[in-house]
This record gives sequence, structure tokens and C-alpha cells, in this order.
Amino acid sequence: MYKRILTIQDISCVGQCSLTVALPILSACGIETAILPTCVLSTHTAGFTGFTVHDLAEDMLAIRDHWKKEGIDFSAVYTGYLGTAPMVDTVISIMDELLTSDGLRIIDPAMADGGKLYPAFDMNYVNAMKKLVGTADYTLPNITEAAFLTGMPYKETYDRAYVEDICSALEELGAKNIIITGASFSPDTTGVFVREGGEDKYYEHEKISESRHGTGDIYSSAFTGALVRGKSAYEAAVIAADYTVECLKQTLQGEPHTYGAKFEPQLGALAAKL
Ligand code: PXL
Repeated sequence: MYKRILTIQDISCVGQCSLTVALPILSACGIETAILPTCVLSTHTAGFTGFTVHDLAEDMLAIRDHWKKEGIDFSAVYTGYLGTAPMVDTVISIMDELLTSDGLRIIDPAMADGGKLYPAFDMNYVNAMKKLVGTADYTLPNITEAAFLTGMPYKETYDRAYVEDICSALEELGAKNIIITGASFSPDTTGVFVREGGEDKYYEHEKISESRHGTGDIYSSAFTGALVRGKSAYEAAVIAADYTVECLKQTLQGEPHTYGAKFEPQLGALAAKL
């Protein structure tokens, strides 16, 4: 069946994150992708100062109503950075109105990393995001986001039991399948912990010495692309992890490139896996 998907997140005009990452990656995965921007920022909010923000919450509802009138629907909705807590209800209503009856809800809570919330967010946003994650067929928090969502303590070092408990707490919120990124059980490696259909699997991979903003978006976009192309969550998680590692390696070559990750040169290799 022909699949058209919708991704809902901000446009950071410069910064290699959110929609400017999701659209090219999903297109490379061979999927028709509609976009719904939640807000437009001059840059992302991490590492730049004085960025501009324009909230599009009102336009989102008008866009939803127009699409509904036109009979447009989607096989999956993938959400990322939204911007404000009230937008969660807007996004839920868009999913309710525009997803096909078996349509997938793929939710990346995109709100925190390294033990901290992104500058624009507070616990009000976290609480709203719990509701959205509760609707997820697939959710993709990193360890920090998972700790905020579940109220479990954020830890720098932990064992498999901690991640299993986090998955169970996310299931209690309502999430069906869970992909925890950046789950690291040894100093030199990291990986992805996947609870799919109640079964746990772990994919361990190289830990790159430096991180970049937007790599979570690169990961979730590649995961969504692979999943919608028919891979299992575990297979999609592995494809996305290998792709993200290659993007980070590429970023560390040549001139310093600090605000995002160079995901573009590896798009052909990603497409070739699907
Ligand atoms: O998911 C990363 C991201 C997306 N959008 C905006 C951000 C960030 C990370 O900081 O600031 C606006």
C-alpha cells in the first residue's frame, strides 16, 4: 500500500535538526513526507544565543482543517521538538483526525540531553510530553528524556536493569514499543535498547567521542524511514544507529563543524539499505 507520512516538529532554519533533517532523510528513505512546522526559529536553541522564534500553533489547526476537507490522511505521524506544552493537545488532535485507522504514532520526545532539559523547556513541558508519549506506538527517548518522563533518577552509569525499569515505566504511561537511544553499559560503547512487542533486544555500537545537536533527530528520522519501509523496530533501530554513527564520524573529519552533524553525505548509503 502506498504510504504518505507526516512529520510534526519545528523548523530551525540553520542548525541541522528537526524538519531540515527529517524531510531529507525520510525522502531518501523513499517515503512521501508531508511536514507540519510547529514553530520557526532562526537557529536551534542549543549553543546559539539571540535566536528568533515564531509560534505556528494557530496555523497548525487551520492546516489540519484544510487537509481534512481535502480528504488527506497519513499512514504514520512522526513528532519531534514541538516548542510549547499546549501544542501537545494540538498534535494529539491532528493525529486523531488525520491518521488512517491503522496509522502509526511515532513520538520522539526531543526535549533533553546530557541530564538537562533544552533551554526552552520546564517540567510543564515534560508533563505534557508524558501525555503524548502515552499515545505512542513507538517512542524514542534518550536516557535523559526517559528519566524525565518516568521520574526515575538520571544516571551517568547504570546497568541493564535500570533501562528495563525505564521501559516498564514508559509502558505504564501507555507507550507500546520503546527504543532507548544512548544506552551505554560500558565506557567505550553505547547502544540502543529496544522493547518491541514486550521483548527486549540490545544493539551495542561504537561510542563516538563527541556529540552534536540534532543527532537524535537524525536517529529518529532514519528509524521512522526504515520502520515505514517495513523493517521491524529492532532492524530499524540498528539501521538508524549505524547511519547516525557514520554521520558523526563524517562530522569529525575536515574543518570543525560544531552546531550539528553532517548527515547529508551518508544519505545514499542509508537509502541503499532499504
Ligand atoms: O532535537 C533537537 C532540537 C530541535 N529543535 C530545536 C532545538 C533542538 C535542540 O536543542 O533547540 C529548536
